[in-house]
Amino acid sequence: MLNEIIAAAASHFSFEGTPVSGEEMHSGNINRTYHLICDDRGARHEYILQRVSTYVFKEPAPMMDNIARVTAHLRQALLARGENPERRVLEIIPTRENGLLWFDAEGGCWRAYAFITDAFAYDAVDAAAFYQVGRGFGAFQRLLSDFPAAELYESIPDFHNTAKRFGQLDAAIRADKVGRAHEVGAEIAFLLERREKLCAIVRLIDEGVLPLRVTHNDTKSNNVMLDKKTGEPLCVIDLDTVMPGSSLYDYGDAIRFGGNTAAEDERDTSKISLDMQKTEAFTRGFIEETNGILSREELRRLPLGIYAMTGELAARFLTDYLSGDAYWKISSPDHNLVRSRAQIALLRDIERRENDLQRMVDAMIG
Ligand code: GN1
Ligand code: MG
Repeated sequence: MLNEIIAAAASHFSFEGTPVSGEEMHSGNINRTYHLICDDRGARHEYILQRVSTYVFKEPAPMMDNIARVTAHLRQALLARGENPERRVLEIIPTRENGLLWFDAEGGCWRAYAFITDAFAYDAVDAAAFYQVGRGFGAFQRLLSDFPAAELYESIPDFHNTAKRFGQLDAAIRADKVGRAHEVGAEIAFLLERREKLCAIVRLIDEGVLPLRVTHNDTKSNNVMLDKKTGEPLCVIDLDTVMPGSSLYDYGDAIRFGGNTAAEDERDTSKISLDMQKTEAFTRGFIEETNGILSREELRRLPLGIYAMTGELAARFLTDYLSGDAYWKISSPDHNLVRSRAQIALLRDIERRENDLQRMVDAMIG
C-alpha cells in the first residue's frame, strides 16, 4: 500500500527504483515513520521515510546537521578501528536537490534513511538482548567520546533539565488549561516531594562533578538495532535528540524503559517493577563499553540516572495531561495520565531497590 502523501514525499528523495509500498511503523510516539520499499526492475531497495514533528522539533534543519555530523563521526571512528560501517551507522538519503530535508506544502518536514536490513529492535527485551542493547548504547558513548559536544545544536533546549521540567509542571498546574488538576493531586504531591533529588543531575553538572558529553537522550531499547543472525548490536537509531548531556541520562532512560517488568503505559500498576536481572544485564553491557571512558564519578552515580529519568518522565507525561495532550500521540483520553502513573509506580520500586542498585554498580566498577 502506498498512499498519495507518502508517494509525493518519496518522489523528492534520491531513492533507487520506484516506491511500491510505504507501511507506517508504529514505534515512536512523536514522528511518523514509514517503511518504504522501492522496486528497481525486480531489485528491492528499502528505506525509512519520516515526517518529523515540527511541534516537537522546532528547528529541524540544525537538528539534521547534528545528525549528519554525528553519523559522519561514527563512520570515521568505525573505519579507524578497522570495522566496516555498513549497517552500523544511520545513512541519510539526501533529497533530489541534495538537501537533508524536504518540506511539503503544509509545512510538513520529511527525511529519509537507508533501512537497516536483517536487523530488529525490541520494545520488550529479555536479559540477554538487554545486555546487547547496553553494549550498543555504551559503544555509542565510546565512539563519540572525542566529539566536541559543545558544537552540537540543542534540538530541544533543556531536554533533560529536570529542574526546568518541574518548572513546566508548576506552570501546567497553575494554568490548569483543561481542568484536570483536581484529578491528579496524589501524583503531583508524589513528584513534588521528590523534586530535589530528581533534580540532582542538573546540580552535579553545574558543580562540575558530572561532565557534558555527546548523549543520545532517548535510549529506549527499540532505538538499538540488533543483528538478526548474531543478536549483536549494530546501530543506534533515532538521533533527533543527540545533544550535549550526561551519560547518566542515557544509562538511566534505557533502564527506565527496558528494565520495567511492564509496558511504559501499563494501566495495571501492580504489574510494574524494576527487573533486577535485566537491569544487571544492561549495566554490564554498558559498563563493558564505557569503563575507562566515563569518569569514576559518573560510573558510581549511574543509579541516580535511573531514578532521575523515571521521575522526570512522570513529570513530563503529567504536564502533557494537564496541558491537554499537545505533545505525545495518545490512544485514549487518559493515556498521558496512565503513562505518568506507570512511571510513578516504577519510581516507587526503584526507591525500594536503591541500595541493591548501588551495590550492583560498585561491584562492576571494582
Ligand atoms: C518520546 O517518540 P519517542 O519514542 O522517540 C520522547 C522521549 C520519551 C518517550 C517516552 C523527543 O520518544 O523523551 O522518553 O517519548 N522524545 C522526545 O515514550 O520528547
Ligand atoms: Mg525519539
